[in-house]
Amino acid sequence: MNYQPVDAAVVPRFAGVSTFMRLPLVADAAGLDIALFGIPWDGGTTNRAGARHGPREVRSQSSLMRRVHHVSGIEPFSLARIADVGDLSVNPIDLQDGMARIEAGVGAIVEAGAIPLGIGGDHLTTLPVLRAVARRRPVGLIHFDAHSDTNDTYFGNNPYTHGTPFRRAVEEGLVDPKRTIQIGIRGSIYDPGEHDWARAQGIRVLYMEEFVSRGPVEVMAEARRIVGEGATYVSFDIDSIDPSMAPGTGTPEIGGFSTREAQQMVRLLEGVDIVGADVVEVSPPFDVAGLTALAGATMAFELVCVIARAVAARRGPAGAAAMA
Ligand SMILES: [Mn+2]
Repeated sequence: MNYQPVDAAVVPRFAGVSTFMRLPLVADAAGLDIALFGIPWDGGTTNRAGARHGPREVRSQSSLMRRVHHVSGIEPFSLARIADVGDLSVNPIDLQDGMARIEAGVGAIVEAGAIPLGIGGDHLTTLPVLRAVARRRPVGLIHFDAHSDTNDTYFGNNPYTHGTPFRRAVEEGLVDPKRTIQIGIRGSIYDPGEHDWARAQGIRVLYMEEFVSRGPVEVMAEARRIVGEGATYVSFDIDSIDPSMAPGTGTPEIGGFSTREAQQMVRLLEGVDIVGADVVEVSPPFDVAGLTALAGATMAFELVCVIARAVAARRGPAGAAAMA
């Protein structure tokens, strides 16, 4: 029997204990198709900290999500077994131990056979998540962000910040750079050659300006071509959205996606073999009226819908009927 959200016609949305999308909180990922979990950790943040508070606020705003996607008609909670498995264990005062705990927590979800969908946390959290998800083979990557996050070191020789996770992920063989696309990149940069390293590895760095001229349909067709049929991770940095619509984030950059464009792009992930995903960098201390947490919760719902449909398709028509 699949888990369903608490019915808002029985218990109003503002009542009850807060969980992702009002799903049950379960002890572990055993038996789940998709595990929703929080990563309350911003140990890699170089400037405006606060993403550690993201999961709690995204849970709260996710109480606005309903059962059915209004465009695709997808009913994710009927197609797949989905629940909130709580927050990962973290360590706010030790970077290496923090990352080790995140890797172990996601490792348990992957070992249980569930697809991990994490709510951050800053973008460094994606590195230990990828260490768990890509343990057996490198994955493709569709990365929505204002920043490439492929810098090398900060403050001397420190290799781990939320500006470096994808450089480390390529170096560690977790991500196949030739099956990687970064969409929405913009803003001032440290050096003229800041994106040269990424391009030299084969990463497709797609600037916001190109997105504006080509549009979401063409850009996502290219993204699907780049990642192909293979296992792919989707990382959604909320700072890819324009700060007028998502102000609560550590490194805002004007000139970003509208929430509507972001929704459209996630819907166009249909057909991609998504083996894990995250929504990161929601920072409630900088938020206004919960707007950014709502955007994060809604992007997570959009991801849940495409992943649930893929889960059902993999199971085949008989399995899907049995689950409903
Ligand atoms: Mn980022």
